[in-house]
Amino acid sequence: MNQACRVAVVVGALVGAVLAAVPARAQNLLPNPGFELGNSLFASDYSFSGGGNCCEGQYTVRNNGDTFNGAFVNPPPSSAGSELMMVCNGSTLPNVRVWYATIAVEPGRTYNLNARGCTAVAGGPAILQWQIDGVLIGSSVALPTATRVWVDVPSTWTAPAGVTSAVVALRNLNTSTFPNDFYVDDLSMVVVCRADFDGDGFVDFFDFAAFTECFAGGPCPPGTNADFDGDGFVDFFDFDAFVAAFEAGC
Ligand SMILES: [Ca+2]
Ligand SMILES: [Ca+2]
Ligand SMILES: [Ca+2]
Repeated sequence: MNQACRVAVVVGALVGAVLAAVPARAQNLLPNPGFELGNSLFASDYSFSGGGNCCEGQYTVRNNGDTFNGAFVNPPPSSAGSELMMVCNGSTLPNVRVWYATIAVEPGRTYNLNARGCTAVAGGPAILQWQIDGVLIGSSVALPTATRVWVDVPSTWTAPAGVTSAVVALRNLNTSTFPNDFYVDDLSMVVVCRADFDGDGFVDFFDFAAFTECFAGGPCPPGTNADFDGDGFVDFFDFDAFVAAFEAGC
């Protein structure tokens, strides 16, 4: 692209940005992510109990743990407004999915995953990790040994070329009998929106301004840099890549 064309693209993108700020806060792709719809819209290799807990590898969905198993300590809500959560007596079997669902994805897109986990019986604890299409991704997170403390279990994944759906799952890697019991809530999977360069949840002129300033050697928003295409050099290809992402929106 010659300089005149680049200028035309930039001006065009700016006009578009001024006309419409596009919300970039991607929707959560996971169904029933906070379990508020009960035991529905997901699958598990654990067995469901609507009553008490007889054995390892069993779960329920409710707002407390002690009616499931008298040894479980009830946690505070995982987040504001949360009523229900997944209550798990950790399985002792390997390669067992606590939670899973098949999710439509877009090849080449990067997704951020997160769950909240909390220990149900002091000790252990459970070690949670995301798995996609049978492969563990990112790092595992050991839950606190103490009860009543919720922590994040994050990961990031990019859909390979040709992949349009994925079996997204959460695993517990601690298969010791006692104690490896836990609560899970607030699952999320959202598209990473790189055009939202300033990270405020919208793709608009301010992102263009923030990238331009960063590209010109000024300050960059936290977690960003001007090497937008990641090839190790800051040059006009990065500007073109940003303009393309900006025009594509999220
Ligand atoms: Ca919930
Ligand atoms: Ca923004
Ligand atoms: Ca570059």
